[in-house]
Amino acid sequence: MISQVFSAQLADLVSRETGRVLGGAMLGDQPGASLPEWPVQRIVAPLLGATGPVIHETWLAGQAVLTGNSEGIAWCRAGQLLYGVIDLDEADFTATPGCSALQAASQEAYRRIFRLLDAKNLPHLWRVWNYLAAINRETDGLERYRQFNIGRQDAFLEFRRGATGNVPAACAIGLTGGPLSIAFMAGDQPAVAVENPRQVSAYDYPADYGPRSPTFSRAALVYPPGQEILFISGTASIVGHLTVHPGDVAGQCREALANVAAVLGEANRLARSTPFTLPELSYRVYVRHAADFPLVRETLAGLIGGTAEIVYVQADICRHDLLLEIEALASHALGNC
Ligand code: 3EB
Repeated sequence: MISQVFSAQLADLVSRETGRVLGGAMLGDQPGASLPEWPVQRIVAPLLGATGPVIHETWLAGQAVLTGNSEGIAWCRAGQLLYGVIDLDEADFTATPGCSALQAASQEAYRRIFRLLDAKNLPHLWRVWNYLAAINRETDGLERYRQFNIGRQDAFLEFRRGATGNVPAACAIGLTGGPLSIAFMAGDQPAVAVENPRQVSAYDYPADYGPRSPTFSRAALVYPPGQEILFISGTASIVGHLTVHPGDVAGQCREALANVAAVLGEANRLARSTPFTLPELSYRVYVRHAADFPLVRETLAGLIGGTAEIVYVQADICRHDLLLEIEALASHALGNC
C-alpha cells in the first residue's frame, strides 16, 4: 500500500521510514535546499499561504524499495510500481531547423522514461508531472508549451504507445527557470484512463492550440496491490476546448472545480472501490498571480469545504488566459487483493 505524506521537514521521515520511501516532490522557492537520497522532484516556485518555506510531498511504499539511476533518471521501485524523476537542461540540446532545444529535450526525456520502463518490465505510465521554464514564452514563432507537446507526442509515437485514449494523467506547469523536470509513476498494470464529458479530450484538441495535441488523460485510476488510487490531472477553466471566464479568477475557480467534479463523477462510474468525493481529495492548486490567492482560497474553500488538504503554488499555466489549475488525488483500500 503506498501513501502520500506532507511535511515541512524530512528528518522524521528519514529516520522512521529509511528504505521504504518511494520518492516525492519538494515545493517552495528554495533552490538551494538539500535533498534526501530518494528521487525528489524540485518544484522551485513560491508557496502561497504555507506556514514554512518548503513542503515535501513524499510517497511511502510500506515495503522495502530498490533505488537506482539509469538513463539519467533517479528511480525507486516498490514491487511492481516505479517512481522516477528526470531533469534535463535545455542548454545541453541544440536546436535544429524545425526542432527547438526544448522540443528535443522533451522528446529525449520521454524516450528515456520509456526505455527505463521497458527495461524494468513496468511499461504502464500512470501519472506524469511536467515542469518547464517560461512555458508561455514564444520562441521561433511557437509557444514553449507547444514545443514541449511536439516532443512529448513524438516520443509516445516513436515508442508505439499511441497518443490518444490510454495515455497517462498529467500536469504541465511553467516555472520561472530551471531544467525541464519530469516526475512519473508507472506500473506493470495499465491505468484506467478517465475523460471529462464537459471537455474535449486534450489529445483531440484542435490545431488552434498547437501543431500537436497534448498527450494526457483527464484522470487515471491505478491499482497497486490492495489499493485504488485516483489521479486527477491538472484541471482548468476549459469547457469543450475553449478557455472560459478569461480575466475572472473566481469564475475560473468555479469552472475548474466543476470540471474536477465532472471527472470525479466519471471516475466513480469506473471505480472498483467506494465513490471518491471532493472533500477527501488532496489538492495542488497552481495560481498564476500571487495577488489572486486570497480569492482563490476563499472560493475553493466555499466549494470543497475547509478541511481538504490543499497546497497552493504560484506558477504559470499552459495557456496565457488560464489563471489557475487544480490537480488532485485520493486513495482507497480495495478488499480481497
Ligand atoms: C488543459 O486542460 C489545461 O499538457 O500535460 C492540464 C493538464 C493541462 C496536463 C499537459 C495540460 C497538461 O488543457 C492544461
